[in-house]
Amino acid sequence: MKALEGVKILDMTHVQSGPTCTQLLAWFGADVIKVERPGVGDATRKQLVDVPGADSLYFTMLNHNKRSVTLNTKSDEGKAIFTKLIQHCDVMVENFAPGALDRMGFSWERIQEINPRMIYASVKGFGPGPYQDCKVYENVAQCAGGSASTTGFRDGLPLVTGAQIGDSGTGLHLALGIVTALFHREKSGKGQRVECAMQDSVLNLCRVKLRDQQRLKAGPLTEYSQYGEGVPFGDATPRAGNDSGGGQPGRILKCKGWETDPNAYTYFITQAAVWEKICDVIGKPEWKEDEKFATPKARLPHLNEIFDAIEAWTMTKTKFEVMDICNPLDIPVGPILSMREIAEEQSLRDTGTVVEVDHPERGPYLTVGNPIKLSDSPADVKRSPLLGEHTEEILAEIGLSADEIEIAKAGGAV
Ligand code: CAO
Repeated sequence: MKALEGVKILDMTHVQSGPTCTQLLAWFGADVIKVERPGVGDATRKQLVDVPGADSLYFTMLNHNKRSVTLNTKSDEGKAIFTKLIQHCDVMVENFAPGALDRMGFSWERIQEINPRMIYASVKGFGPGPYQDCKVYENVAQCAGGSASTTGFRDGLPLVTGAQIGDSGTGLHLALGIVTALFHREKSGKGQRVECAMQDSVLNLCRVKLRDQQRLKAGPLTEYSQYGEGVPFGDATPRAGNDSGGGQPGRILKCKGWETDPNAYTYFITQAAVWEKICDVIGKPEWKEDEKFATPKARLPHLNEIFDAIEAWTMTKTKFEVMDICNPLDIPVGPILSMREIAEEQSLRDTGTVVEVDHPERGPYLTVGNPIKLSDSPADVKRSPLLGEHTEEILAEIGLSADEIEIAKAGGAV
């Protein structure tokens, strides 16, 4: 039995943030019923299409293990069916533009009337305040949540990151809120509202940068490269290139082949505990006794010199050789892996983190499986549903007769 088996999720989500959340719940065993507009469906089904006529990878990779029911929740008949679905389910998840559910006639108050045990979970771009009515996509959240201003190089533009911390990051936060509310419902018998704003989720993931904002009052941020370069700090946390976000200085360094391979790099951390081993590995044993380099504090103004010397060594090795040499010495390093290398990595296939899935319209494709591993509840990744694939079966489950289903179809409600 899967961890969330028996939990029914009414999934009103679309695009990325909400679907990330409900896909996780489905992997834990919940029955996720995805409600989509008849004939249209989640907009991502037809975005970034690579196989003409088939659901896109954008859609399939975010909607595994779900069932799809089409329903026009704005028609009277559709609303009556939707009401039955609210009675039938434990959790409702949505990430529509602010107010969309209220405009359909399903406010939080109304949902509680229909089903007091319902947990109602929402993603919005912003929490209550001046921007609460805004529509928001990933990069807007990265910018408004503090990530962009602290990502990139000091002398360049603010940068967004490829990791979808605004969408998928918020979906993860929401999933935790939902299971917490489910746990609480066991004791209280009541549902509750769970809200995650994308700005808040991004900021939560950027909390070390708010830490640094406050540390600025006490003086320069000595672990930032700009300190050693003698560049004064301004009044806000600066962009710090590839400097490590913690107390152990680190950088991305070139490895053998960097001239032609855009990913021939390693991340190298000069962890204090292994400093002497680093000196030996890079051929600078004399640095162990040199007072300029002997202590972490003494090293901070000289990080450029230190990393130049380490890079002179890493450039003689491939990124995997650097790993092979440093790992046994407990020196923390990591290769910069391309998506091609990740797709081919056997160990990720073995753990179910990268999974090959078959799909009737598009054939086999790769996806990311559940990164959260439960020993007694392993995720079994099943293909995403076709639009409305489970409409009849779900309507029957909530008590509609065959005649009623036919009438709903004829009237365009499903
Ligand atoms: N039946 C009938 N109508 C339906 C329906 C259904 N099954 N499902 C959705 N609709 C309607 C909605 O009610 C809404 O109608 P109104 O505007 O008349 O109220 C309409 O479809 C469109 O919804 P939307 O405004 O949410 O969609 P959009 O494409 O214009 O905006 C987005 C997309 C993501 C910007 C917006 O939903 C949003 O800001 N969501 C919150 C933040 C978020 O999750 N962003 C991340 C998305 S992932 O990158």
